[in-house]
Amino acid sequence: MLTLLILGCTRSAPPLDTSAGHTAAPDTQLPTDTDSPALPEVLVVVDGADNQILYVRPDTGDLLYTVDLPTVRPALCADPMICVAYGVEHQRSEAGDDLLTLTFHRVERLSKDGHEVAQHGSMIERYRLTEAGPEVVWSLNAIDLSGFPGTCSADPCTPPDDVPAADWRSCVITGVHDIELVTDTESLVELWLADTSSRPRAMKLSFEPGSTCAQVTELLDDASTEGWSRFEHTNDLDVTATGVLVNHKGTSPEFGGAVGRGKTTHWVPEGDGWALEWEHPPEDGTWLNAPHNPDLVTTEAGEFLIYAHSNGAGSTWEDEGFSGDADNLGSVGVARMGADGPTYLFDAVLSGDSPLGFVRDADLLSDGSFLLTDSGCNDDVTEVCPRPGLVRRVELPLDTASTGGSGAWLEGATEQQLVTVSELDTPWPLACDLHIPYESDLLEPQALGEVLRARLDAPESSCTTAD
Ligand SMILES: [Ca+2]
Ligand SMILES: [Ca+2]
Ligand SMILES: [Ca+2]
Ligand SMILES: [Ca+2]
Repeated sequence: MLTLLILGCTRSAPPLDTSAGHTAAPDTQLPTDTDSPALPEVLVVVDGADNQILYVRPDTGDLLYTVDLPTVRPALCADPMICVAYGVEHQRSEAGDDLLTLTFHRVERLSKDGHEVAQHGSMIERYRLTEAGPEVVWSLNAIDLSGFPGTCSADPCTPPDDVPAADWRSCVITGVHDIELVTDTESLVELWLADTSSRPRAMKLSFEPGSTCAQVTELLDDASTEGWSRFEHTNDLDVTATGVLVNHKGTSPEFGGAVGRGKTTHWVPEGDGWALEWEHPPEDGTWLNAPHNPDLVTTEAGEFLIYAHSNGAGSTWEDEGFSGDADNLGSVGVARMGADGPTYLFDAVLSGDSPLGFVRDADLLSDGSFLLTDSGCNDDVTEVCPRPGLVRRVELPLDTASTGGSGAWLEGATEQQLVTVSELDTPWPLACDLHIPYESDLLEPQALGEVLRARLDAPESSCTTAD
């Protein structure tokens, strides 16, 4: 029960949101000292291309704390290595510690311009934020697939860095884009992850904190799971009430797809394995344009699937290359959930001179609005991005009626209903000199540990200046 208490009261984004006020803990968990001043919400944002994770107070723009990966992990992340962080989870422990659990992918720069690189294995780590800087609590770099015979021919738990990851494929985790903690005690951690680059697969890991290797206890991949082989570039996973919600940024060329022609899928336990319950969009050969980070959310208006449709308002498929101002334009896709799965409603876009760029994350907040992480562009190595990275906030008209479209991306948006929404301002959007931010979470005050609370009065710097 310890696990549920820790996770239940401190996590900012439960896998299945149960109310519009999902980020607020029950009153009994609020500080009982009525004399203490109200604490603000704090944004944790993955500043991807800068290899950093930032804690920012949105109401003032104060930068409270920086986790700089080359500084924290010089042996792993200093030049010529680049450590790109993806999904993060922040929590306050029962002892009041600020704990950051994250996954980062290691890329070795082989040429000065960064176009030639070698991929290395992913790390999954937990840091305790201290006044002097982050300390490593545990660090995983290897998996044991012996519970799934035939998946990996190498010895279990062999560290992946001795040879390039491409030679290991099934035996390692590479490009992991998302983790989700499900058990978190002193003796056992269990988490799900979306393995994006080794093989497109989803897996559940189990390990003792301190071990560098985790037992794989659940696996969804080509060999184990019927229908899985159509979907590629698995980059988000949420545990739901009945199964796992998975995002795929691509579909196998064997099925007419490409990187950037993706789908959202929901899988439920069946027999010893997993079965596909639904996919969105539903028809074979139709896709979203580079989808990211779908969530199932419940509000007073019902249950919805929302997703960052990163190139949902772009002029071409993401795999057709970057065409400047008319591309890497995003939307937020919304579908209503029912007994048969999602029914598409609309894609929200912003009008004016600051449209949504390559949106990678959308979260329901306690006031019913949505927090968007807008990367600007897919990356800043192969593209000169005309837009800054921003964390933005919008309201979505969830009562919008379906027009019958499937939500699939097609030129001319014939299957989408594009609905223009307004951006909430003051203090949003938050620019903070972000470069290709990947995701962000808005932490409620009770999720702040003692170090972050102390930094409210002693911030590192300010990041109110727009890029
Ligand atoms: Ca997730
Ligand atoms: Ca998600
Ligand atoms: Ca989200
Ligand atoms: Ca988020």
